[in-house]
Amino acid sequence: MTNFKGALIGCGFFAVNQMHAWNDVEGAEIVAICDRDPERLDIVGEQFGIERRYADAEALFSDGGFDFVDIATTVQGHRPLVELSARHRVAAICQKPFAKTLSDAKAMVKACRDAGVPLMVHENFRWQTPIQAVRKALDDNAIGTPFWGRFSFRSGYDVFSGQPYLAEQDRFIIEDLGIHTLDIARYILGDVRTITARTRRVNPKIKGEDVATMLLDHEDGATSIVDVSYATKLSSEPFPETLIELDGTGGSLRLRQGYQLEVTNALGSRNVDVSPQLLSWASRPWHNIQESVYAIQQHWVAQLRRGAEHSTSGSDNLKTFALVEAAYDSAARHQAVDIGVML
Ligand code: NAD
Ligand code: 89V
Repeated sequence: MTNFKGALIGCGFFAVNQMHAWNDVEGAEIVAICDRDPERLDIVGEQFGIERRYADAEALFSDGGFDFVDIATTVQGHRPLVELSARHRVAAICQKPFAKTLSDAKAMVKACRDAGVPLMVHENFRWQTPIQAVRKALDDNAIGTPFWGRFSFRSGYDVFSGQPYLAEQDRFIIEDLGIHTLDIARYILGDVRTITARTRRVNPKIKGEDVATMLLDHEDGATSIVDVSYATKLSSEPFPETLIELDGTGGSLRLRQGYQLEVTNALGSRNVDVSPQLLSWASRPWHNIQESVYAIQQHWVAQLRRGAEHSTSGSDNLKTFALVEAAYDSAARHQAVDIGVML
């Protein structure tokens, strides 16, 4: 079977995970890389043995020779690079956050739809092994119909050491991390009708908010809480685990720290270890995220082969991105925000 050829744009902190994962993915290979920082270009080029290196994305596309691009730059580059990709009729993966604004994200989806090329957002958290285990428990009807949920990410981890730009952004935890947690809430309990949010900044050294509490009304009637914090010091640091509580008509489910999933129903209670694998190139505590990078990239190839829509396609991600914008709006106005009118 022929491999899809890809080009990666943005050779920074997180792209190294994507490059490792591409080495493991069956059916795809990276043939060219691009970064406007020559040092990063060389580091990643040498580490992964990529000869074709570009400082400029226009030059990369002019030379061509690939079927897709994997855009791993920070958000400022996402819209221009996705639109460039659409102009060249090349399929695109775009890192989260998809865009700076919902109207940019809509324009990116339209550009790819008009060009007839697939667009997937690299929203990898729903691909984590423990999150997939929760999804499977619901699909197996282990707790009946869920009517309440909590999706929680509370940590004191120094995320700024690897990603210093996060300290400089006016918007921080919802746009960077809560976006994943909101996507998980949608993936598990379905689309959302309204959101109410409260935020605050605890760490005085950063610009944006580092704590957010959100209340979601899901379209099928369930209610959930999404709470995220980088200001929470605990005896045992949970980074980067998302903890989940679900109550259903036939039982309950708890995804606890340490990747332990407890399901309680008429048959009793059982606990399953749903730990992620430690891939050969991965390191703790990031291995959960790293494994999900491999999983989403393998899914990219599988759906390209089938000609089918990706789980986190651009149009799917508009519904997650709308929650991000609505959460900031709700926190600013102290009002619930209707999601339907935004889409
Ligand atoms: P980074 O700053 O370390 O790396 C970005 C790289 O892109 C830099 O080397 C920069 O020179 C390059 N770049 C920027 N604009 C460019 C352009 N127009 N053309 C060519 N090169 C360009 O950032 P990072 O921490 O690697 O984050 C990158 C993206 O990944 C962000 O959107 C971030 O939110 C996301 N991210 C996702 C996850 C996840 O789990 N999905 C985890 C971490 C970061
Ligand atoms: O997803 C992200 O961009 C990262 C992290 C997982 C640490 O929140 O910032």
